[in-house]
Amino acid sequence: MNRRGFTLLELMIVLLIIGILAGVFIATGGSLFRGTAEKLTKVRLQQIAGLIEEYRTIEGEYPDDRLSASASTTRINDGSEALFLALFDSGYTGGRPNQDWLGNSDGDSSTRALTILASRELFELVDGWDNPIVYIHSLHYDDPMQVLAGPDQIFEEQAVGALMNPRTGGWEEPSGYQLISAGEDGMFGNEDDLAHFQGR
Ligand SMILES: [Ca+2]
Ligand SMILES: [Ca+2]
Repeated sequence: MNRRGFTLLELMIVLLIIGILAGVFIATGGSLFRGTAEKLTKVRLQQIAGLIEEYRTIEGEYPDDRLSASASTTRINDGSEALFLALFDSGYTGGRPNQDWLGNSDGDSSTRALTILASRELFELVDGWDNPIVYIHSLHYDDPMQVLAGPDQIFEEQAVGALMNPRTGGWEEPSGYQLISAGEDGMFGNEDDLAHFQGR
């Protein structure tokens, strides 16, 4: 009889090798995914900035970063929602963001239709981790935004202020606007944040 199956030792070696390969795959796959979300966010910030510039060309001013009291009763995610409403306004003739870029971390809606979309949800423009991208007009740099964001869709309310330029000690783009993503950790105000500033 020459039938020979795997011995226990051989089986354990095979499982060990599979385990190591899986570990390597998860490690590289995980960092690849992180890199992808970061790259996607950087590109998206640029694309949104392009749309904001187009808005200014058409409307003569950067979009407002505050919602009227009739549109929303809370101040949560104000800047991002105001930018969404401006770019999806039915009367607006310029380019609009991709609808895949929309999220709604605070789950709110307007009482009446305010955009070209069928939904009345007050969406935010979101980053590669689905957190709201903060939009602050220079008019309100000294008034922090309240934003619902966090890692892995575990949202918490965060106050987000406009960013200062460490060299000048003044605001970044003092007469323009700032777009800020919380980065991979979903928390604002630390090193992995991603931002885009633009002035007129
Ligand atoms: Ca919202
Ligand atoms: Ca961060």
